[in-house]
Amino acid sequence: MINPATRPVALTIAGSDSSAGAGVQADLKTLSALGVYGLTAVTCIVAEIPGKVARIEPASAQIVKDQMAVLLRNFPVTAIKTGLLYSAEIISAVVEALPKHVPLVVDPVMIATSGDRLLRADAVALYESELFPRARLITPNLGEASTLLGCKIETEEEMRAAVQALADRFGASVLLKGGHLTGNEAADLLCHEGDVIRFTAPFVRGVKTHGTGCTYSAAITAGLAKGLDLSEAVGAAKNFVTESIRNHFEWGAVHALNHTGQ
Ligand code: PXL
Repeated sequence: MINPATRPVALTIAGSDSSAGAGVQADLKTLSALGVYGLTAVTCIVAEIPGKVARIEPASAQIVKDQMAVLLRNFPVTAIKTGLLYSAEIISAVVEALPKHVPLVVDPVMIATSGDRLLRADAVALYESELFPRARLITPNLGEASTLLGCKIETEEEMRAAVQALADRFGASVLLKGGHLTGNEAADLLCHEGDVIRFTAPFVRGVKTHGTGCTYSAAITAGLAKGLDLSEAVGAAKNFVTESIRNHFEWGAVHALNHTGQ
């Protein structure tokens, strides 16, 4: 008999966003809304509101590792995601503590939607050499993919070439998020086992979309934790993130994604 108290468990390794639309807060809300018990290893604390990062303070690499170790020893974690890892030192600690056989979603957070730099520049190389090869899925936006490939990506044709180049280079599936391209559709391309699959949703205008990347990758992680295959998990996650934008909250000029499903 199935025990109703049993929930799939996922771990997010990410930064804290004081305004709670992105980072571990977005991840936890997303995992909860999708029926997954979320665990957290906090990498840094960001004092911010949507559109403005005031200050970032990192956790020590040792406490990041210890959070992961104690959780992974005691909970049946079936999927893991990484968000903002802040520094080369923290990336190394995360790589050391990662288990070998749990599917890993790497959201290579580098720059906030506001334009503020979140990841230290010297950490990008370590992502490429240490973390991407461990990933089941990498989820760059257009800016992050441009940084990784060293070229501009301004059309869907260029997106198609870029997603294939990234998947070849890192030996992982790659979801390239095209949300920042102009048009009436937000189109994302998933390169998975040699195929490119297109996911689209109507583009929701005029919403300050702080936290969409975190929410999207957390929703994919929820799907993997529940045993969905990758393209099913991406399709369900695309719907979830689109709804969380469409149903966003507004308090005057301050917006936030609505992760509640209501
Ligand atoms: O949306 C990117 C992001 C990720 N993680 C944390 C953040 C932000 C954006 O500001 O604060 C902790």
